[in-house]
Amino acid sequence: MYEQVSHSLLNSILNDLKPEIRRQDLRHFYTRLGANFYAIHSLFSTLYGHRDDFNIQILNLVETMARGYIQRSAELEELDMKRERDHNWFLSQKWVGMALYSNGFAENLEDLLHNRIGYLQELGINMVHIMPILKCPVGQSDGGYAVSDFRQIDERVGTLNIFRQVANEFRKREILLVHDIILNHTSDEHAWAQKAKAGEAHYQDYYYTFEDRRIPDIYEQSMPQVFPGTDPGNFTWSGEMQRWVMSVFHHYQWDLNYSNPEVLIQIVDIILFWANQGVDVLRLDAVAFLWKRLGSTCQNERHAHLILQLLKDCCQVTAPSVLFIAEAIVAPVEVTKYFGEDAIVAKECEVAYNATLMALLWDAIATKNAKLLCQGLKSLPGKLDRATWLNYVRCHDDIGFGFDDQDIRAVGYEPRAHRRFLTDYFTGSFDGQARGLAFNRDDATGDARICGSLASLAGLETALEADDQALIQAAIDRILLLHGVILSFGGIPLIYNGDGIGTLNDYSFSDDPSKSHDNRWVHRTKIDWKRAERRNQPGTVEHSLFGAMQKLIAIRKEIPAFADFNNRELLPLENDHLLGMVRFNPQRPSDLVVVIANFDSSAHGIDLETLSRHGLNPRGRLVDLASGLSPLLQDGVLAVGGQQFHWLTET
Ligand code: OTU
Repeated sequence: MYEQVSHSLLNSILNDLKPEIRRQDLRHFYTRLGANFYAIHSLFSTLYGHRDDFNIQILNLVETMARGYIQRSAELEELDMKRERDHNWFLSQKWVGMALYSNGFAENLEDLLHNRIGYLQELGINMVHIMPILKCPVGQSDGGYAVSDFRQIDERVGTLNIFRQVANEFRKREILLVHDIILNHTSDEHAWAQKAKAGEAHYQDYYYTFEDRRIPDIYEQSMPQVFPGTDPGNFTWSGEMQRWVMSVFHHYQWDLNYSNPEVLIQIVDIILFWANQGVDVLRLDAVAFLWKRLGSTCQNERHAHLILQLLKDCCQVTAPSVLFIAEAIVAPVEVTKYFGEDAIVAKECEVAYNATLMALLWDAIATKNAKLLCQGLKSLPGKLDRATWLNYVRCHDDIGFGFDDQDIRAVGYEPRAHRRFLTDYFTGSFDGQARGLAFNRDDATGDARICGSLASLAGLETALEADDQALIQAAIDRILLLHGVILSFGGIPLIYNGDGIGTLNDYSFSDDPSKSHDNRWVHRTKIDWKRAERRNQPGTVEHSLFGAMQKLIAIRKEIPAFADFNNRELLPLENDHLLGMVRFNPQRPSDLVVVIANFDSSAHGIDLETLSRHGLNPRGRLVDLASGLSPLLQDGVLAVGGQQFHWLTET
């Protein structure tokens, strides 16, 4: 019955499409729209069915998709069809990503295009997240996450034309292009915000605005704060508008109001616009925040999921080859929901940041054991088949220790004390090795998040200063150990751009008034190409790191067991210092690789019996694929050196 209603509505919408749209060849579009319309219609009605303008809005939505389809190039349509045929293409182990700033890793987009792709390919990178490049305010812009125009590249880094050239060049070289869709908020300089400030009620409805503090005060009772230290509160008074406006992140980032269907349709249009510029993957920023409800934390709301499902379904109609990455830095049980629930295929985002693994890895570095890491991974809910993780060690943001309190207790720590230890450890007050900076410390609990480059957090900065070879080696080992896990975990590893050469903290941000209050800039450094040159010079840190990473990446790409088909089991080990994972080839399950990572600084042994129980034949010849060497065996015990890892298989 419902299906019939949606069918006849679809027919009447198609009849109402503007003649210039109807005149086009829309055969593929009609097929895909037909296949997705039931879902689109039911989601749209759940969100907006109570509105008088429902029929007009759904017509607008369909028209937006149709226009997007008409504007899609033949080449991209071909890609759509190719990926539809091979719809698990992104689960392969062949993909390795990097996140970079176009004006940090290169001078700008043009320099990236002409001079820096070679470096990426040398390392084996074939997916590139270019950090936000859309027009944003001069001065504070949250690193580009406050967008002033969703369709314009910021002139400080390039033009739309150059962006398209980058997309074309990447496509030629089979490199995936990842681009940010910052859909939770706009900068207060965006045209919508300007019009809202000028008093246009129509655009005030694009945001959450209030004449006085009554409603904001009620919201504040249940909403946590994202930047309590640097940008307290979730509302900002706009003198121009003479109203309060919701601004969950910084005061100049105004939250978009998705209870207004026009906002949603605008964002669909923007998504399709970037899909049509040749972007392969859209990184949806801060997705947990998309829906606000009085009395809730305004995070992870069911309606936020409905919006994402709707965006996915609409993109599926017009540009089905495009993937979504969910940037949801939320509790482990919440994260997997962003793949979609109760669906056989991912119905929201195909990819999600694995912040759980990231934080757990740092825990293992600080504690030198894998207790919480193993516990946390055990509690990580399963995910859909057609969905994968973005596994990373560092990114442009801070590290939050958002593990589950129950897991912390289960391994014998007290949550508050343990988080305090981690903060102390990474700010260097525990053993002086790590050189992190605290970020948004909460004075009540002492909790803080941590900033700092991977190398500085891993002790390289301290070690180089002390000119201590043993410490330098230990830091290199830690960096490689962390990458050894993200490259073998299952999912797409995402390397942060300077990490291949051990980029240290850069403290110069404190001299720039637009950055000095935000410690995250300490690890958003400009890459030092002179140091990068040393990757070719044996005996240097850069050479050791880059060479090792390059090798690991190349090896990973040849190990089918490292593809992500939910083909990972944790290997229960008696020894707390070790993480063990069994990865098997989905096509040939007997073909397995056992990953062993030792987080302690001293060596530990594993019984061959244990390995054989999990499918590795102790009489077969074992080899560590990561090093190409046979592991050290004595009296039936396999030795794993301090801060070393193995990818073990039989030959
Ligand atoms: C994201 O961040 C971006 O990655 C940040 O760089 C932006 O400041 C922010 O959105 C606003 O656009 O929203 O879902 O703890 O991890 O703010 C998680 C800080 C986010 C970030 C968090 C994150």
